[in-house]
Amino acid sequence: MANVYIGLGSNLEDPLSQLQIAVEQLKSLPETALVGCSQFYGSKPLGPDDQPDFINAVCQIETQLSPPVLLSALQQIEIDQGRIKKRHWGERLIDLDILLYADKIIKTTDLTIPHAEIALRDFVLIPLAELSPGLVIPGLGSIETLILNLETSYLKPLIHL
Ligand code: ROI
Repeated sequence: MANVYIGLGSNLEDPLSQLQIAVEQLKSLPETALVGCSQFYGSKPLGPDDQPDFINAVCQIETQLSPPVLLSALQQIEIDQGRIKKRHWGERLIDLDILLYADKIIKTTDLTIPHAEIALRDFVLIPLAELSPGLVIPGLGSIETLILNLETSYLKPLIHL
């Protein structure tokens, strides 16, 4: 079993319920167990700022699916929800990214693990640290050091009513 972290993000239609549906779909992936999810956070868009704020979270899974098989399963979840990506670095209905896959470093045309922008994204680092304090990102170092090096952070935990 590989320990894997998935980033979830949405800023179109009903981001909260799209994230909740995606979490349910992660639970039903074959050969996979959901270990846990971070809180849901509101975050300022990285990219053009004339788009709605995002809701972001990170989930941890244990899986026997290989990285390419997991990638296509995640793409299928995006498609099932009606994949909408309006423009480069723009609005998304639901986005699921493999952030870390065990201690693997992978660079293919389809997949870069650890995620290429992991060190720059507060909406990834902070939920990751919440799930796994002391985590070491292969090639980049400890999560806490990466968080200290962030220039800014605009994350707000969402309060569920
Ligand atoms: N910005 C935020 N805050 N959260 C995201 O999940 C996100 N995803 C993206 C881009 C458009 C780069 N910006 C984001 O793909």
